[in-house]
Amino acid sequence: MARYTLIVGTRNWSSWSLRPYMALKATGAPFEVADIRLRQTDSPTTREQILKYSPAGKVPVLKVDEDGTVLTVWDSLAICETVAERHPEAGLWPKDPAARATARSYACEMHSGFPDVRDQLTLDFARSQEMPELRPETKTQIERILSAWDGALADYKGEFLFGNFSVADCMYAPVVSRFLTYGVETSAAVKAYMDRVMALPGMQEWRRCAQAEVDAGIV
Ligand SMILES: N[C@@H](CCC(=O)N[C@@H](CS)C(=O)NCC(=O)O)C(=O)O
Repeated sequence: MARYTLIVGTRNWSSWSLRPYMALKATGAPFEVADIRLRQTDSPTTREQILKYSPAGKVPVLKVDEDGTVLTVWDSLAICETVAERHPEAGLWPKDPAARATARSYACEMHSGFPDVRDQLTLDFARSQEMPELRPETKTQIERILSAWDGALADYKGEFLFGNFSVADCMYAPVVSRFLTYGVETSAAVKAYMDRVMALPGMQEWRRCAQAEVDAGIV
């Protein structure tokens, strides 16, 4: 059986790392996590540490060790795709082709978009935050995310965006945390969705690790 190691950044801050972590959790497969502290400027710097695992110099990174042959996968969406492909039993993409195409659109829209949400509502997983003065672009992006979530929840009528938990939910998991910690107002359906995401064992474990970083004064 393949041995997985997921290399992640500081849990309280690393939104990109949370996504493949949630995908791996959904498979039920065992995996190890290697934590790298972000924003380290003293040697070994964050970049020097990450470069030991991936030439791209960014986390997350997934190592797949099959009898000593090690595959390196980097970038959160590429890792989620690889995990979904290696574990079809986890149903990380909807079976229906149209639903799958839409779920992929959601995932990619998140991956390549919403820069102002990322910039103004930075991930601080374990702590409540004051809502900053939002730029018009940020407001538009928040509205787009909320209407996309409302739309999928109404269309697919499941617990998660596309019925069962999918890569789309993984990609938005950090935004769920942000909207809760910054107190973004949502519809009742979206609030219930966010609560279901936060109740997942993977999110609870991530929260425990983020809280431990806060308690240790690392973040
Ligand atoms: N598009 C990449 C972005 C990854 C990324 O920006 N990771 C940040 C941490 S959340 C990082 O590695 N920062 C370390 C650095 O830039 O030195 C992905 O989806 O994985």
